[in-house]
Amino acid sequence: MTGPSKQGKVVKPADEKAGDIPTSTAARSVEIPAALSVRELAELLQVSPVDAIKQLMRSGIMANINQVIDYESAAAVATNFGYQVTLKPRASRKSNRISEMKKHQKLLQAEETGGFTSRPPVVTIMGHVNHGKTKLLDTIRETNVMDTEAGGITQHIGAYQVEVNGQKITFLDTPGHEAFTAMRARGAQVTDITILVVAADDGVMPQTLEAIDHARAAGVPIMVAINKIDKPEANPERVKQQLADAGLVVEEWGGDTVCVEISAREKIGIPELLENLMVVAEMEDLKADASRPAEGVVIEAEMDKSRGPLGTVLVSSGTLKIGDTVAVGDTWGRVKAMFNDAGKRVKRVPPSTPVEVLGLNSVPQVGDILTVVGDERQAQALVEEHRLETERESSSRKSVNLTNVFDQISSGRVKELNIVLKADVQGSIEPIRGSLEQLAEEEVKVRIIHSGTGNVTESDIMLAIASKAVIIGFNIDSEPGARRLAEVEGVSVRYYNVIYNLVDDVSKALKGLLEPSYREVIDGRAEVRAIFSTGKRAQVAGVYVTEGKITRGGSVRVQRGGETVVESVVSSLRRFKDDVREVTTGYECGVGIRDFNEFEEGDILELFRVEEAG
Ligand SMILES: Nc1nc2c(ncn2[C@@H]2O[C@H](COP(=O)(O)OP(=O)(O)O)[C@@H](O)[C@H]2O)c(=O)[nH]1
Ligand SMILES: [Mg+2]
Repeated sequence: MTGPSKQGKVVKPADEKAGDIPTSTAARSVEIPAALSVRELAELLQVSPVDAIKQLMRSGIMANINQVIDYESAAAVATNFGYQVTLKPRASRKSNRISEMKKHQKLLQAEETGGFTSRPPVVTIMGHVNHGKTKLLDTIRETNVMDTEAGGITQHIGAYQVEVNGQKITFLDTPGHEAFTAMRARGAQVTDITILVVAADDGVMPQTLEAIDHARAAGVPIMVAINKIDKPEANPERVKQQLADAGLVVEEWGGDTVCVEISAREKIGIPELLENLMVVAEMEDLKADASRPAEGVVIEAEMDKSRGPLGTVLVSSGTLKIGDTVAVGDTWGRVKAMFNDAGKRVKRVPPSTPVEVLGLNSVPQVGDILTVVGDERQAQALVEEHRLETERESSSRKSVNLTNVFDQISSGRVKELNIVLKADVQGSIEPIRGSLEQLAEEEVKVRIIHSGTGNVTESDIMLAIASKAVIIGFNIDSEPGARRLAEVEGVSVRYYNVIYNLVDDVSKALKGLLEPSYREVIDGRAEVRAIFSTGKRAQVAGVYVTEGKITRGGSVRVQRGGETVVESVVSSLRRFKDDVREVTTGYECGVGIRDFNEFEEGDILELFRVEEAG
């Protein structure tokens, strides 16, 4: 296992110095663009990506294989590999982790022509609940399964492929924008085209609008399927009007939104839908290089009792083969067997194709990126790099909030302030949107990527993560699940009930003038029931905790008749004879407060904490 790999390259242990890397030709020169991915850099330098990653790590840069790095970092690596470096004169590229895989493919596609061939589009179906998303997926599958062999039962593996006029289309089996955005929030974007399903009898509904915003925020083209046209109350013309109001003007009306009228239940218009889908795909000019080692995204994963860890992978570029060694998120393995959407064993899997993979050492996570590597050690190095990256991300998440947005703008990390705006009524949204969109400072634009009525939901939080957006609530609250998610993910949610204050804060934020705002959180309350002397003048109060908890070292204020007597810190906390760290509701304890010895019976102790409001 420790011998040289096929390329004759041995992965060096991390403790070797940079200078130890063999440099056969003395002064090779290389032109490096202003920004490039680690993989591209490795290719330029003719070293393995893992070696490039290690070099970067030595200069304190934790970058993954698809991450785009700047010229300076790339040049440092190149120099260490013995190259003479010059800047390649060309437009710089934007670094955006979210669509890194997609962009990676497109960039390469623009640069090289050889090796790249068309690949099937990957399609997600979105729309309001009960408008027929699941029915449409089922109908397409039923009427267009490729494998018509007797007993060829289609498996559920999270995606399936159909063939139309000899061309394949891949459908993701999890409909809805929530799953779509959750994947984006994890850094993986697999969808090329969205089909927006709108029921002709019901029209554009809140989740239709939400789906439009989510697809737009991801830059994924939308085509429309007006469904249920078999129903007597169907009114497709009204739907087209509503779509136009939402900014999607159908072709028939002079716009560029492809729209097909269908009935998923009565199987009307399905061939037309698929043909139009191919036209949209054609315009997207989707390509991938099937000759390179594969890369893919995990779309489903589970532990199977008899077969072990299973991951369904959508191959995005290259060809995945039996025997390939793969790194997948924080696990790795060797591809033992693969099954396609028809449950058939396959040996080679081309781009845009979903496949169930056996042979991983543990269950990966949905959204994890699969990379084929040369050998086991490279796999482990990548896994380790992934672990470090996740660790780094969770400890210093670069999420955007109003108080740091100016810094992020100044440092070029953020180009526009993305906002998700939720309000109590539609009537509040328009004036707020109008005022905010006028705020654009110099180069920075304010972009409302989604607005809607009602409380902040988990889907709003996901969208904010995926699009680095700030959430602003007007006269509303967050749903409990959304509040928890926002806390865990470090997403900033700000609440207002005066439009002027809202707009003023955003305006200040754009100029870097917004002071962090703080809010106080009360952690506990206790009532003084007895007073004890413990030294010359020192006092301890015997208290009963009425709410929350009292914590040793916590900030505390003593209140008497509604007035604050003192603000200090809990210096001692005892239950019976024991020192304790905290005492919760319903218990008695002894409390000492630093520099305070004037307790009176009936005093209220209030434990408080100050947090940044984001
Ligand atoms: N009449 C009619 N009913 C449909 C059609 N498509 C779906 N439905 C029905 O609408 C309901 C909701 O469909 P479903 O696919 O579950 O919607 P989803 O929530 O968007 O996945 C089901 O009862 C379907 O049978 C259609 O084209 N015509
Ligand atoms: Mg459904």
